[in-house]
Amino acid sequence: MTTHKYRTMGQQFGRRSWAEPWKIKMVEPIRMMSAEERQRALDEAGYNTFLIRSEDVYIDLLTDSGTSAMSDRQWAGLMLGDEAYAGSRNYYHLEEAIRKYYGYRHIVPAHQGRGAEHLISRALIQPGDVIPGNMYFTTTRLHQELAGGTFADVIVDEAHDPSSRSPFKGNVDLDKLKALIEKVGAKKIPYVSLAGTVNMAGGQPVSMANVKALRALCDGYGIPVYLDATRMAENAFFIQEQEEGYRDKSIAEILREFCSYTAGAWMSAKKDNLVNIGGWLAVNDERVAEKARNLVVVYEGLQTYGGMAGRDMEAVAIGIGEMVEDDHIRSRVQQVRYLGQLLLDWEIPIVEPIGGHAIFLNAREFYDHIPQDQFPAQTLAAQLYLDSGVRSMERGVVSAGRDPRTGDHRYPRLELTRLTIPRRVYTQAHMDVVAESVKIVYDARRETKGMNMVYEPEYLRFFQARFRPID
Ligand code: PM9
Repeated sequence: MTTHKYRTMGQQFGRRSWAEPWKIKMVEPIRMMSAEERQRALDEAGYNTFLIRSEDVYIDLLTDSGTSAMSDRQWAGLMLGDEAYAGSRNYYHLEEAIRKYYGYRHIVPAHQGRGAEHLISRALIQPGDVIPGNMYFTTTRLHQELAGGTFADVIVDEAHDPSSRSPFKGNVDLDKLKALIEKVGAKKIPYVSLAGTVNMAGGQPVSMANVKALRALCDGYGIPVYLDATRMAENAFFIQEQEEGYRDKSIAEILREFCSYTAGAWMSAKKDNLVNIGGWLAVNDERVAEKARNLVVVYEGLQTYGGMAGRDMEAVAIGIGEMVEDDHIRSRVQQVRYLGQLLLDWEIPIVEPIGGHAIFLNAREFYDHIPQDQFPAQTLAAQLYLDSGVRSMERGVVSAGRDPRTGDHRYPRLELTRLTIPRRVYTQAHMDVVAESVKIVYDARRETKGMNMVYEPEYLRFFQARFRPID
């Protein structure tokens, strides 16, 4: 996949390719539909890629959430599901894996990430609180708001600039955070909401130096740091590759050290943990754990399954062990980079540096003639589907939603279309097809017009909103 200079052998070729550390044992057929069929499917879906049937999709880059291929060991693990209502043995396997690789003490399972976000938000936030974080994420912020809090963005400025090549664009700006604490008072800040890597910024990592300094700052005010660990193994890869002193540390060691600076984490196991469903909350503070264990029985299920089947918990436990294998995570990020590099070679505007889980097309620059309230990123996702049946996702003004106080659209600086790569699913040839489709849509960009939103749901509108192209 990527090429490395020979180190130990002959220099005659000057390159050595590197491939995925797995081979394919089972396949799922996919097919490309005709242009007319794609047009019909998109019309029916109201130009929202979330509303297209998956059977009508050729290469599905909507999300890396729940779309991973599980390993043979994980599939075998499903057969070991202990479906007892209480005290399933698979819960204890999950607890063991999280304690070993993340290092947290108390584990509360949840049906997926937002279930865990609900628990932590309800356990810690009081009405009127402010929750600082390194850029918002849709479901995370919504749960913080529903619990009565207000999210405050304290990410470094470079994160909002798609052309900044700064290596750790997920970092918290400690001066911004300090100024916020001084302004609202530490008592109003129940925790700092830290995500590694930062999804909405383009999958950008947080450095170890930043989390250490963040912890030191927060300790001074008695504020805990909680981690969105959804793509933290990918974050560990960037630290290993780019941060001084971590080249010889394993992904497992880096992950464990990073988590040690935080008081707990919530997790969408559907990403890094390599499963199709699941999530968890893990904390060190017994009092927080007690609150979460009490809430989980109301909203998710008993504290030893939290909405997951026993077999699902087994698959998560095994997935966590596979996630930290250095070869796995390197091939995962290198595949994302392979796609990104093709696009960069054709001078197509994408967020740089290339992040961990997706290529983010810079729709604002791609369609610089389409105003943001005509949804350039949504338009680009629609055009890609029309061209090739490749499904992507809007991450711009539609995802940002409306300001609950003013009711106006929130206009983020980043207006992006995300090509999200599922783990262990597609080959390099699929990446070539995707890149070529982006190029074709890019070449036709001047003829493309924006869209109007014709239906808007109240919450998380990007999932269900409907659009119509402007004539
Ligand atoms: N992320 C994604 O496609 C799933 C649907 S879009 C809301 O990127 C982070 C950083 C996420 C995330 C989901 C969740 C919620 C929390 N944090 O989808 O509820 O990227 O498992 O996780 C999606 P669940």
